[in-house]
Amino acid sequence: MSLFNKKENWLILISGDPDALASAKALKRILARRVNGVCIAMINEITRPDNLAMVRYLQIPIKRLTPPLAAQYDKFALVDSQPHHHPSFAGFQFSIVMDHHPLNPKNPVEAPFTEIYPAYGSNSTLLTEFLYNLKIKPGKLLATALLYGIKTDTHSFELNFHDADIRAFRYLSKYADHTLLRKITRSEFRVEWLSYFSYAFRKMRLIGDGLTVFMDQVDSTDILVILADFFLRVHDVSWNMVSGVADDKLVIIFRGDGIKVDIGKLAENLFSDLGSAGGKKAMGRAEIPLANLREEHPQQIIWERLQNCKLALKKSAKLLAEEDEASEEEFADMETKT
Ligand SMILES: [Mn+2]
Repeated sequence: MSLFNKKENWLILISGDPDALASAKALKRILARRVNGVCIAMINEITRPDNLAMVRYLQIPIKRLTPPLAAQYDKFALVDSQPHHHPSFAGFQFSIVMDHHPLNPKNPVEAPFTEIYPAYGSNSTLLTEFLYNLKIKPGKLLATALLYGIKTDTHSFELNFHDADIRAFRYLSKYADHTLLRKITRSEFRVEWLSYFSYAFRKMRLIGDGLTVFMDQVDSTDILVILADFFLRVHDVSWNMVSGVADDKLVIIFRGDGIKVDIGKLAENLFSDLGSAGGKKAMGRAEIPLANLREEHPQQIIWERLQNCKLALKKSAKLLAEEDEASEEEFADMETKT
C-alpha cells in the first residue's frame, strides 16, 4: 500500500493469456482508488477466439505496449510473468511483480514488491487471495475472469494445481457468472475457419478407428491443429492425422487419445525419414519440405505410408496389438471407406 499514491499513473504489463488478463484486471481493481490511473498493456496480439471472447464479455480494457504508451506512466507492474521472460519486459523498472512461474536463480526478480508462488497453479489464485485479504469482494466480471484464469492454467484441474487453486475457485464460484464463462469456453472457432471444416468433412477418410484428411494448401498450419483437436472429440475416432501444405512444407498434425496408440512414435515411424517427425503420447507433428517428396504428390505419399500404417503402429511401443481380422480388413479396403 505504501507504494501507491494519488498522483501516479500505473501501467500493468502482461503477456496476454487468460490467467494474465484476469490477474491484471484484479490488480487494476486493487489499485483503482489508490492511484491516479491504471492501464493494462500487453506485449502480444490476442488471436485465440476464447481469449478474444474473454476480453469482450468480461470487459477487460487492454492496449498494445508501445514506447509512447509506456512513456505516459510513472510506475509499472508485471503479473503472471517475470521480467526475464520476454525481451519486451526488459527495459522496465517494475515496482510490483506477482507471478507463479518457477524462480530462476540466474534471473532473480528485483522489485520493491515481489510475490512469487511457483507452487500455485495459476496467478489468478494469488490475486484472489490478495482481494480476499484486502476485503475486496470481486464483482461478477472480475470473479468470472479469475475463475477462467484458474481453469485455463490448471487445465480444469487436470495438472499443476495446488489446494489454494481449489479454494480460490470455490470462493470465486459464488460471484462468477457461469453463463458468461460457458460462452467464453465455447468460443473455440472463428467464422473464417468454418469453410475449412466444410472442406475437411467432405474429404476425410476413416481408417478403422482413425481418421485422416489432406487439406491441400492452407493459409496457416494452425487450422490443421484446430481440425485435429476437433476430430479428437468424435467418440468413434481414437486417433487422427490432418495434413496440409504451407510455406513449401507438408505439415501433418497427429492427435490421439493416448490410450491405444503412441502418437508421437506413430508420427516418427511414418515420416521421420522424410523430415522432422515425432511428438508425445497423444500428439505429434511431422514437417516435410516439399523438395524431399521429389515430384510425388503429398497426398499420395501420405496414402502410401498409411498402407504401412499397421506395421508402423505395431512398431510403436505402446501400440496395442489388436490382431483381430476385422481391423486387417478395414486397412485393406480403407480406400473405399469414407
Ligand atoms: Mn499463469
